[in-house]
Amino acid sequence: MDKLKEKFKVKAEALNIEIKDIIKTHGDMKLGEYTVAQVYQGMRGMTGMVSETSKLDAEEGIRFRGYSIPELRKQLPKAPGGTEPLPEGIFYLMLVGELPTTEDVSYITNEWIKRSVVPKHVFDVLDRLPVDTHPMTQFSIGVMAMQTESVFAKAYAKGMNKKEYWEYAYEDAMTMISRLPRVAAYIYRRKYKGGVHIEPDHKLDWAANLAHMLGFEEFDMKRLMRLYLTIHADHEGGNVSAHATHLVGSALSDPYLAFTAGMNGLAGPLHGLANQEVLSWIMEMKEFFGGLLPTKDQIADYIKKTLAEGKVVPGYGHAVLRKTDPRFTAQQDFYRTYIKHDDICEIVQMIYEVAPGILESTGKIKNPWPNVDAHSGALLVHYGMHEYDFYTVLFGVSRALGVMASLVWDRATGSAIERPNSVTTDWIKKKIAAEKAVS
Ligand code: NMX
Ligand code: MLT
Repeated sequence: MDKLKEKFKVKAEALNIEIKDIIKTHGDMKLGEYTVAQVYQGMRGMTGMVSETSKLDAEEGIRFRGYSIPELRKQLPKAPGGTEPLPEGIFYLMLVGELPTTEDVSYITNEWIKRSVVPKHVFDVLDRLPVDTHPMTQFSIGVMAMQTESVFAKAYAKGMNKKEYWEYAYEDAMTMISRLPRVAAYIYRRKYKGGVHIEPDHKLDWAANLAHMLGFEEFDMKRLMRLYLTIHADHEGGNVSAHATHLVGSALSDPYLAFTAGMNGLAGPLHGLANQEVLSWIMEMKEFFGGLLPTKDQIADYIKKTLAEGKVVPGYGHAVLRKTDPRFTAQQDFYRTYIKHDDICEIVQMIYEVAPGILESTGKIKNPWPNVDAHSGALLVHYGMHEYDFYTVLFGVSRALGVMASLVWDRATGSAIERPNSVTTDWIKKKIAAEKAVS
C-alpha cells in the first residue's frame, strides 16, 4: 500500500471508531430545527451532511482542516523559488488532516506524474465534439470518457467488500486528478489555439504543468495557477459542486461519475460559471462607456442598470458568506503584490468600492460582498488568458481536490445513500391547517 494511502487508512480507522461512538451515544441529539421557508428556499442553513475537508464560517470564510487561506499561503510547501502554495499540499491536508512536509508534497507530485497519461480515446471523444462546444461541456464529457478507467467500478462489478470501497475510490481519485490538467489543456488548445497541443513536462508540479500545457511559460502565470488551484479547492460540503459529487457518489457511482455530476453543477452561472460572467459583464460595461476605464459613478450606474434589468451582479453575494470572501482578498493581495497596475484589476477594485452599498440598499440581498469569482478572471486576463468561457474549467480542476478527498472519506466512513424526504405544497398546506387547528 502506498504511504499516503497507509496514512489515510490509520486516520480513517480512528475516525470510524469515533463516528460509531458519536452515533451510538449522541445519535438522538438535535442539531437544529428548520422552517417551511428553508424547505422552499434551497435548504439554506440546514445542517444535512458531514464533510471532513473544510468548514465555512459566514463571517470569516473558509478554513481547510482548521487553517485559513492566509495561514495556508504561509504554511503550505512551495515550489523551489515559489511564493504560493503547491495545490498538492492542500489535497494532502484535506485527505489526511495534517499539514504536509515538502517531502509529502513531492510524493503527491510524483504520484500524479506517474498516473497522468490520458488514454487516447478521451482525446478522440473530445475531437468528435463541435469545436465551439462550451469548455465545461467538453470537460464533463472528457471526464466521462475517462470513466472507462475506473477501478472502483470494475472492482464493484467483480464483487467488492464494503471495507475496500475507500481503497478503490482513492485510486480513482488520484488517477483522475492527475489527468485533469491534460484534459483541461487539451480542451483549451483545441478550442482556442487551432488544436496545436503541448505535451506535459514531467519536471513540473501539477499546477505549473497545467500552465505549461495551456501555453503559458512565464513564472508569473505558474505562480497564479498554484494560488488559483489552491484557493478554489473546497468550500465545505453544501455548495452545488461538492454536494452533487457527494450525492451521486452516495449511490456508489464511481468517482468519475460523481465528479462529472459536480462539474455539471459548477457549470451553472450562479455557481462556478460566475467567473466567466464577471469578465463578460466587466467587458460589456467598459464597452458601454466607450471602451475607456469607467469612473466609479459610471460603475455605480451600470450596477443599477444591471439590477433594474432583473439580472444578478456576478461575483457578488453568497448563500453562506456574509463578508468579503477571503479568496477574493487573497487574489487582491496577489494583484497588489505581483502585478500592481492593470486596468481590469483596477475596475475590480472600483466595483468593490461601490457595489456593496448599492446591493445593500436593495434591502433583499443578504450578502453584498464579493465572492471568489469577482477577481479571478481579471488576473487571468492580465497574464493573457482572454477566453472567459474557459475559466470555469480551471475552477473545476481545482474543485476536484476537495470533492475527491471528500469522496474518499465518504467511502471510508460508510456514508449512506442520500435520500431526504420531499413533500408537496398540498402536504405543506395540510400541515399548516393541522397546526392552526391545534393552536
Ligand atoms: N445581484 C443581484 N441580485 C442578487 C445578488 C446579486 N449579486 N445576490 C443575491 N441577489 C438576489 C437574489 O437573486 C434574490 O432575489 P429574489 O428574492 O428576487 O429571488 C435575493 O437577492 C436574495 O438572495 P440571497 O439570499 O442574498 O442569495 P442566495 O443565497 O439566494 O444566492 C448567490 C446566492 C451566490 C446565488 C447570489 O448571491 C447570486 O446570484 N450572486 C451572483 C452570482 C455569483 O456571483 N455566483 C457565484 C457564487 C460563488 N461561486 O463560485 O459559486
Ligand atoms: C463555492 O466555492 O463552492 C462557492 O463559493 C459556492 C458556495 O460555497 O455555495
